[in-house]
Amino acid sequence: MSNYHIKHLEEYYQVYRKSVREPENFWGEVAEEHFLWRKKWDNVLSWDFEKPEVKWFEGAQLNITENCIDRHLLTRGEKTAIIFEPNNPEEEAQHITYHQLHERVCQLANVLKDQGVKKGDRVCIYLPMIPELSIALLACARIGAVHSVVFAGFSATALSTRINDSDCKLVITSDGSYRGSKSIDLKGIVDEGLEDCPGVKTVLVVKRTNTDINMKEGRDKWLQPLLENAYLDCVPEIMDAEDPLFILYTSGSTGKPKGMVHTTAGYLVYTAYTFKNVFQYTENDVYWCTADIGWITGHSYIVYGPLANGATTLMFEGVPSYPDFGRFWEIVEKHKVNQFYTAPTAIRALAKQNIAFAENHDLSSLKVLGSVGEPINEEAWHWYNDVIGKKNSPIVDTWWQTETGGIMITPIPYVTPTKPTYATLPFIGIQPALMDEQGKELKGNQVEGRLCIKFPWPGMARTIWGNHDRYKDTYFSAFPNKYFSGDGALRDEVGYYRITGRVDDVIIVSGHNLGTAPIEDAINEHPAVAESAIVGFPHDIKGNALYGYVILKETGESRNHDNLRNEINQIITEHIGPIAKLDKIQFTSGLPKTRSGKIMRRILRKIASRDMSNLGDTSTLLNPEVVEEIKDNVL
Ligand code: 6R9
Repeated sequence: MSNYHIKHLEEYYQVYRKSVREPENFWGEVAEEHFLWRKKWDNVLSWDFEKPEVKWFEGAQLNITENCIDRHLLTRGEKTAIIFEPNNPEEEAQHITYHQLHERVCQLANVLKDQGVKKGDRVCIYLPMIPELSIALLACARIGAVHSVVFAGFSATALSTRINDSDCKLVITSDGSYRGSKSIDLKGIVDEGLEDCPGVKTVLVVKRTNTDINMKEGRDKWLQPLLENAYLDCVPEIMDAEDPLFILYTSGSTGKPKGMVHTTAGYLVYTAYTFKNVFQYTENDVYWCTADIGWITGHSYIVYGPLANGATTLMFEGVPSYPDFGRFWEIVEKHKVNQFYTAPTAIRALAKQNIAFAENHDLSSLKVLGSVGEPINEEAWHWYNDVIGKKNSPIVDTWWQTETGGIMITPIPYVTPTKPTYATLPFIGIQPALMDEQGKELKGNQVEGRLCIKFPWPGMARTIWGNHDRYKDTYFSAFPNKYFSGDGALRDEVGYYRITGRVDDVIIVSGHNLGTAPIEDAINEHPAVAESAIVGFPHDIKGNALYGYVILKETGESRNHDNLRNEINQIITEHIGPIAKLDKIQFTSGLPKTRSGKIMRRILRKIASRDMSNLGDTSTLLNPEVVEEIKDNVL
């Protein structure tokens, strides 16, 4: 039996049971049958969550780019690996075949080698969503260099902190980038950031916007002429299974960003296997994930997972609102996208628009709709399901994290019956546990607690770059011998999981634990509400009271605010109970969000508590200006 492509619920349970009872046999078989190894492993798994130390496929040797490119050349050489859809719809899309991808990755790998990059060196990649970005990741992997992608929306300070933390010697960037109607001076940001990075000796610059930029003598080089002189083939560096593949920074709730380290073999096996099953990808499908490669979702499910399966993966340079809010749906129609993977924040923004934007396009190619990054509220789920999926494209609400490398809890489309706002069942090989605050595991169904994982999986991060103690403290200390995700979850009567949000977002009001997500879900049910965020603020009697920030839809903007406040509290009372009613409701035009779309509750909490000092660095936010507006109108 091939365990690789699950097609029925019975099969899911069967394979799941095997993956839990005999994890080594299970993952050994998957690895054996579906990947290209230069040398097989001596040992499938060794682990110790106390140290913590986890090793998968120890002793094996491979190169991930041989798995993602070379091995497809014979059968899929002329198949499109990457479709590039530019920001400007007038600019022609590009179709890069596996054969062309091979050449371009090899050329860039050779350029990097010429610039002195060696196995184990760190390379920082700060590029917009253009093909060179995917090619840069793969070129590093080809020669065994460790890539550290920094999202090209981050500020100069954020960039330099990350470059210095992992001691990158070389940066790959571009002259500029396009985002909707704007053009951004990326190279200017790099120049500013590098003033604080003495370790960077070389900057390779891709030409994208033809902007007039400053090229620093001896440091900065245009990439194109170097590529033109580079060989079209590059022998792949043979890597050990546990050699680091990349570092990717994720923000902790406090302190400096954590450089999560992912290693080679386990990450390959896990991203490839999850991609195949969670999207039910079949040959000739066109798959599109709208994330930026600056985030883990892009690493795992735009680049490595899809390419390891010989898939066609679409990269979109632009934004959902340019030239208008129909752009996503226009792209789905144009490229006949079969699997579409996006974030709830995008879904909510699009659901707010005139329905004609979606209805004017032929979306009949869609077979699977994915959601990732935050809990998807009921209203957004239904809109996605009804308007985009026409009720016949299952939604896969995929829960996972930068740290987990790949999808952890998810329905398998056409296999697992879905349930709005539920990520449903653990993926094959994943053993979740819900823990109470005293550290006891909550067994059985209809329980709610802190979401932990009690057994290793191949895609997990192995450490935090340069700070193994922090890795242990953050993830393996709260609950001994378990990986702690930082999220809360409940398990319903049939064993489905629903992620309730970060446990640090739990607010205790009059001794009752209230999760922010369910209250927000309730508020969002109000027809005039577009989005909301709840935080706690100190209250004399209750300990904490609830403060709501609410964005209204256009239709609600002219309504009387006091009436709206009453109606919102009425809905909350109906959904959760009077205990969850909000003491204060501030209407606002936006919520402070990280570049990956997560609400910065820390800032909202401080403002609600009227503690305006020390809001922290707001420069890396998507919309720093909204912080001022919220401060000015605080209740
Ligand atoms: C892949 C990614 C991780 C955090 C995670 C959780 C939230 C992600 C979710 C979800 C509810 C989902 N999250 N997917 N919450 N339902 N389907 O987003 O990684 O950027 O590291 O964020 O995002 O809170 O802990 P990352």
